[in-house]
Amino acid sequence: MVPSLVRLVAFLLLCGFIANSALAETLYHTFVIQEAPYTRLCNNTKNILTVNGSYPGPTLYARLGDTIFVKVINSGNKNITIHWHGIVQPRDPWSDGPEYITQCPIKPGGNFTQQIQISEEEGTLWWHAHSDFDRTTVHGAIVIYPKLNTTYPFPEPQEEFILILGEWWNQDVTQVYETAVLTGGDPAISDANTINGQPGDFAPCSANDTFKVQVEQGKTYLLRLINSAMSNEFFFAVAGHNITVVGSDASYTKPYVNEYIMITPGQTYDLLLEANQFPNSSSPYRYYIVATPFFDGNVAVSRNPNVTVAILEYKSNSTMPPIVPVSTSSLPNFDNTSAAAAFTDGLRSLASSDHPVDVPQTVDEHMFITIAVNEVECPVNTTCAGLFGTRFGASLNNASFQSPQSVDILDSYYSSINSGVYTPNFPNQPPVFFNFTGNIPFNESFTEKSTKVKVLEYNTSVEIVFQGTNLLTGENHPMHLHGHSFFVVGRGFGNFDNQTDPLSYNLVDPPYANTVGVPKNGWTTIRFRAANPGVWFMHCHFDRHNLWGMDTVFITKNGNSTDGSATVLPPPSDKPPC
Ligand SMILES: *[C@@H]1O[C@H](CO)[C@@H](O)[C@H](O)[C@H]1NC(C)=O
Ligand SMILES: *[C@@H]1O[C@H](CO)[C@@H](O)[C@H](O)[C@H]1NC(C)=O
Ligand SMILES: *[C@@H]1O[C@H](CO)[C@@H](O)[C@H](O)[C@H]1NC(C)=O
Ligand SMILES: *[C@@H]1O[C@H](CO)[C@@H](O)[C@H](O)[C@H]1NC(C)=O
Ligand SMILES: *[C@@H]1O[C@H](CO)[C@@H](O)[C@H](O)[C@H]1NC(C)=O
Ligand SMILES: *[C@@H]1O[C@H](CO)[C@@H](O)[C@H](O)[C@H]1NC(C)=O
Ligand SMILES: *[C@@H]1O[C@H](CO)[C@@H](O)[C@H](O)[C@H]1NC(C)=O
Ligand SMILES: *[C@@H]1O[C@H](CO)[C@@H](O)[C@H](O)[C@H]1NC(C)=O
Ligand SMILES: *[C@@H]1O[C@H](CO)[C@@H](O)[C@H](O)[C@H]1NC(C)=O
Ligand SMILES: *[C@@H]1O[C@H](CO)[C@@H](O)[C@H](O)[C@H]1NC(C)=O
Ligand SMILES: *[C@@H]1O[C@H](CO)[C@@H](O)[C@H](O)[C@H]1NC(C)=O
Ligand SMILES: *[C@@H]1O[C@H](CO)[C@@H](O)[C@H](O)[C@H]1NC(C)=O
Ligand SMILES: [Cu+2]
Repeated sequence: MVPSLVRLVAFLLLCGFIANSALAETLYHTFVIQEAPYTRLCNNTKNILTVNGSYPGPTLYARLGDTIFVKVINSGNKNITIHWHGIVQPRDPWSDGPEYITQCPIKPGGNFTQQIQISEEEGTLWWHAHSDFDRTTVHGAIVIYPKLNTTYPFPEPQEEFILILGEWWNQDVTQVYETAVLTGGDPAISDANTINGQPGDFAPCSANDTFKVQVEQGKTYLLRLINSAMSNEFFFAVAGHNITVVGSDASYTKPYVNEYIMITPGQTYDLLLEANQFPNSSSPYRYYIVATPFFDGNVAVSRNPNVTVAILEYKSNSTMPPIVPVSTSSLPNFDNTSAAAAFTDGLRSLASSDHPVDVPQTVDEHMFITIAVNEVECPVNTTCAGLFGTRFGASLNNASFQSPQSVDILDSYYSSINSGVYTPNFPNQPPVFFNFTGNIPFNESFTEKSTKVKVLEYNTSVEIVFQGTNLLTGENHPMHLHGHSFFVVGRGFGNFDNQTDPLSYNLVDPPYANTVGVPKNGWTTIRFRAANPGVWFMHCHFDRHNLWGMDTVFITKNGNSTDGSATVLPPPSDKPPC
């Protein structure tokens, strides 16, 4: 009897353990970076870089308050780093990931255990490589549930589906990257847009593998939408259905019903979908889930323009042949700037008593940052593939960011040996004010490389007005900040007017985001509190612009608290050597 009693007690303890910390066991992960063969678009089999052989990579699940540990083992054949996109990582820039900003890369054969502290995020985020163009295939979702015994601020969905938008290249993406670096030209465009790695019905040889979800009539589902694409923003819709935004960038929003949404690279949305169609057995029971590119720059050929689809299928006993899926919905045209703005401008933080917001009402540090696509001179005796034989460049306040290539900025700063890898002089405004949205002569679009960072005192309230410019081409730029989410207090078109535009700021329930679109020839104002000491990258989430220098770095100094709560954590012992 005794052994079985022991077994019973053990069983009960085990049940208790599982019920109270169902996720605890899954907070430890191993990510093996490895090549794996994938076939897309008619017999184009090739090795791609993956995590654990899967593309898209594994999903991390956690609850608010958890810390996830990921041991990244590089069994691939090139340097790599991994970033946890949208996770604030309080006092811990060491695990943040951007190559040569907060760490040197993990070399082939090396490993690095990164910790991911879920301190304020709730909803959907993602992780991705932050070196070269590796994130094309090295990415996956992060799903963050409410704390135990708390619930969503909306009715519990029947089921949830992760939808990751992306791009597929037939060519090796490392070659695409290296060619772009070598020639200074636009990177080759992708061969397909994808949903969960699949090009979908309208791309050659893809229909058999189109991603499909099944729903039941009358139930409500949660779609966790992520844009992992390298270059493409997307309009997204589910044919025949409205979608309700309830969260963005892992922060709850006021329910916001739309026929379509617009999502930039880096952004994530939590969407409710009510399966309210398929009224009877002769109605369509399949609907396309559709993403079409949104791109409002002038150089239309520089993006893959193709639609990608998945399928929403109602569970049915219908014996009728599958009805041809209904049309790809009436999404806005690819260059419809105002349709994108119409969606984005309607987002509001939930700002409820359970999910309050703390919008900085005053500002200590005013920054006005112009965003530009530029040219840089072609070195003597070389051939360059940018416009008119130059190299493409990009800049913030006319400083084109050159990433260090030997020691990362965090190590350089932390060890107080600024070994010349950066200068602390990123300016608070551009060198000259002019009509940023006017027609700017080609020969005024040159810029120069430097590695300028902005140093902030601890707990400073920062405002940045991002001003889109029309140098070479105006377009919507998705600006992403590491180490913080920020409030998007205002957006508009034209040149920012510092007298009148602040009057329209929303300081009550602005969206709380880690990535925001700065509209074509327009501006966006964000506010955040620099209460996270460390070294934090800020960059355009179009990888070509990131590569060309549309980046800068914030160094937030330690605060004065005596208990260490305002001090950067010490470096992990296994951080990759430079
Ligand atoms: C696929 O391509 C490979 C290499 O080009 C070729 O050997 C093979 O026969 C092709 N398979 C099919 C089914 O076309
Ligand atoms: C991780 O790296 C350390 C230090 O190089 C090494 O001792 C260890 O064996 C590695 N572990 C794995 C699983 O590769
Ligand atoms: C959750 O609720 C259960 C039952 O009310 C309680 O026993 C448990 O302690 C709670 N857990 C947490 C983490 O609050
Ligand atoms: C994508 O679009 C281009 C141009 O419109 C077309 O040539 C190409 O075949 C399309 N590719 C796919 C995979 O649909
Ligand atoms: C789709 O699958 C069917 C059945 O296995 C096969 O006959 C057909 O060739 C496949 N089509 C494509 C485009 O791969
Ligand atoms: C979607 O919302 C619009 C505007 O509220 C409404 O006119 C339309 O009927 C809705 N469509 C569906 C399928 O619910
Ligand atoms: C399909 O038929 C089974 C058996 O008659 C029934 O239980 C089930 O509810 C039906 N499902 C649907 C979606 O109609
Ligand atoms: C460029 O090429 C010319 C002719 O070959 C040569 O004289 C000159 O030294 C080269 N300049 C540089 C900077 O390499
Ligand atoms: C800036 O240039 C645009 C485009 O030429 C023009 O419409 C606008 O009026 C100009 N704004 C100012 C302040 O001059
Ligand atoms: C920290 O203390 C120093 C010296 O007292 C002071 O100058 C500085 O403003 C303080 N910084 C903060 C963030 O409170
Ligand atoms: C407002 O903008 C003008 C240029 O348009 C600039 O000269 C002035 O310094 C700005 N004022 C403030 C308070 O930023
Ligand atoms: C890989 O990273 C190491 C460490 O920073 C560096 O020395 C090496 O040059 C890198 N290799 C390549 C191919 O970039
Ligand atoms: Cu950009």
